[in-house]
Amino acid sequence: PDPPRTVLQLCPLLPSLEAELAARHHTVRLHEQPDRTAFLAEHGPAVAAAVTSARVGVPDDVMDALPRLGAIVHFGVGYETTDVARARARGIDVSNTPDVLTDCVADLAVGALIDVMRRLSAADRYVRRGEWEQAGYPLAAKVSGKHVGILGLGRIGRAVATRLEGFGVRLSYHSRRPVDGVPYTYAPSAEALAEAADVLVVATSGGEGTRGLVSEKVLTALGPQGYLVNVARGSVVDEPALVAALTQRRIAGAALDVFADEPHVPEPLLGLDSVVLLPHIASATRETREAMGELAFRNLHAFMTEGSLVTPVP
Ligand code: 8YV
Repeated sequence: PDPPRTVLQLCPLLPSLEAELAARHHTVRLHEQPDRTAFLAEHGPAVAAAVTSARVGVPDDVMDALPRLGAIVHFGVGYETTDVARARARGIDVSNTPDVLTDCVADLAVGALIDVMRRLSAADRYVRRGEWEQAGYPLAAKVSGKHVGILGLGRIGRAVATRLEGFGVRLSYHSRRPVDGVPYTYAPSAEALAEAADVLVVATSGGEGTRGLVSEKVLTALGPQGYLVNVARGSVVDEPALVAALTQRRIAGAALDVFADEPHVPEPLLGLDSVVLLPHIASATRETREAMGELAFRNLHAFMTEGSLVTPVP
């Protein structure tokens, strides 16, 4: 039989990436099919590569319907939505888009940290409500000189730390193992890190390995003067425990770019000025999304033309 030539797109992607895929490869769009099962039965055997987002991944039933699939290309650095072990067992290669989004995610983490501690978004709402004319605004927490704990010292965690060095903060981190050659203090557990730090910045990967890592215990260790910043995945935090800690003021505040069940945001958080709520936008700049789209396309194209990926996952 002819080698498979079809590219399967699983979800809407950046328009420029979609255009490039459509122009240069025979691309079919699964998310636009009214009957996915029938569509996969007909086109599945011709699919050589799948292109998807970090959010959608390639579900098991789709992977199983693609007998000659050779590569899964993710738009995004996270890929926990795809069962990589299952793919590997079949000899399917997997790529993501590391590095190109590190700056923007780290920039946003620092911005969100300053926002929640200095109450910027809440102050903006206060001005817009016309309250400046009447009452004083509550005092905020100082950022410079604080102790920041980074949970997960990978590419993004390190970029957050580097930026925060400019604020004269003390920096500690926790990750599975100590990282060689960094000047920051290693904490042996997430709880020990939260205990020591004024602010906990979550920058781990998602998936089963980190599920619920920021537990009730960790939030208690962070304490009533402590802040949480999450630019990783909602799954890393025990969200009901976080909502309880925030509503009962057992932690001082949180800046959240990610949630357990996006785009659902827990209702009790909507009325809290101690929380900054963001719609998963850490990588969402024109420059970074274009770079992610280009890297995703380079992976796809290299696989289709040379049989290998540019940035395979570790
Ligand atoms: C999303 C992200 O990928 O890269 C990641 O892992 O979470 C984001 O950059 C983006 O929303 C596209 O799915």
